Amino acid sequence: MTKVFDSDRAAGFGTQAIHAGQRPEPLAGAIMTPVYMTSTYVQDALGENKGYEYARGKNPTREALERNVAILEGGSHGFAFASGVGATDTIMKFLKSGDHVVCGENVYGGTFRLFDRVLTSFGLTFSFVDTRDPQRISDAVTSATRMIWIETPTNPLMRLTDIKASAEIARKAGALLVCDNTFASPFFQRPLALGADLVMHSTTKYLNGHSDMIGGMVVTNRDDLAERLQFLLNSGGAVPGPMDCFLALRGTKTLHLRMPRHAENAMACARWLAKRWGEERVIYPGLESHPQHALAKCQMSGFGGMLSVEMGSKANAKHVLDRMKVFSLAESLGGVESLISHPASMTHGSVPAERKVAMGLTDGLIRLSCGVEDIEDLIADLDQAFIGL
Ligand code: P1T
Repeated sequence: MTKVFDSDRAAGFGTQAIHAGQRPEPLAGAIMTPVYMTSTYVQDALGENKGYEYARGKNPTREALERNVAILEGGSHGFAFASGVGATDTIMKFLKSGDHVVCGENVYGGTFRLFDRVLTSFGLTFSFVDTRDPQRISDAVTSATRMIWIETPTNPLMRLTDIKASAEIARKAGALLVCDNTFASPFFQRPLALGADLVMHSTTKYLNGHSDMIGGMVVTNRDDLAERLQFLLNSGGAVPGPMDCFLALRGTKTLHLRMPRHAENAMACARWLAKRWGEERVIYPGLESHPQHALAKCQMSGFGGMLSVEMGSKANAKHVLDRMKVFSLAESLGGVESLISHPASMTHGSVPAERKVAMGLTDGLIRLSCGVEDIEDLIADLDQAFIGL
């Protein structure tokens, strides 16, 4: 279990991003946390060690990352995982056969696949509901509900869930509220402050920000949950390697510089698309036309770098996807480089067709992860890709 240094709490977000959780390395004073490439630690004598025994349990590079992200999320304990899905899988081990989960109907396709195609075999039951309306969450709660899982904004439909209202419902139900904060990042949204029990990330995305590793993270303020998570992490073993932790930690140092630029570029792309293709077809929480713009302004401090566009048909989607040059056609998001994708066949390929229809995820939807390139070049790229439509 990695607990934060209390002295790191006082600083501003940018200072925390750069320094929180890290101390100069004692041997040479290296400013960067070393990559502790080791599987085990020599013990001084039987029963005497420096607090480290075996690297599945603890690694100093990993601990520096865990403390750093925990502070950024306003939490007291952080846990790093080998992937975002590994983090999700471990969180679900808080539950046991017979327990029920209320989950947003639109979550990352891999989250849905894990819940629907793997964990149901272990006796967990799920209600996938439209969590934009808190009443639907309440209505889905049963006496067996032990967890409410929300992702906000959602991947890829950019729908929001009221975190505070969800926390209240979870508290009354005696259930845990878990919030996947991958799309917003802690720079724009802090679910723990709004009442979530656990906040989860794919660190592969904005936290790392450079598309050079896969990782996950869970942060909590609750000592009881932290203790159990440490046990589950060590027992399940989905731990990240130290090099990946180093890369994620290097990424978080510029989170406060990257996020405003991602958001600025996304807003400019959204406005251009709204003008060129129609406001009602562009889904970005920062646009006044987004049905939940007011909630976005209330629970987020910015609108992020992700947006989706309804192209009306797969042929139109393909027209744009095949022509983009600065935006690369690829899964993933949150890196400095702009990416574009077709959620129905890529990130959400494992979601059954009828579910996609029910939630409004069409074959015509494209998703943009706006990077931090020059905005003129992103707009020019869109402009040339839309020729002929
Ligand atoms: O890929 P991994 O680090 O295991 O994280 C899974 C995950 C969890 N939550 C959200 C909101 C995500 O977007 C993801 C991964 N998403 C993609 C790979 C994608 O392109 O949408």
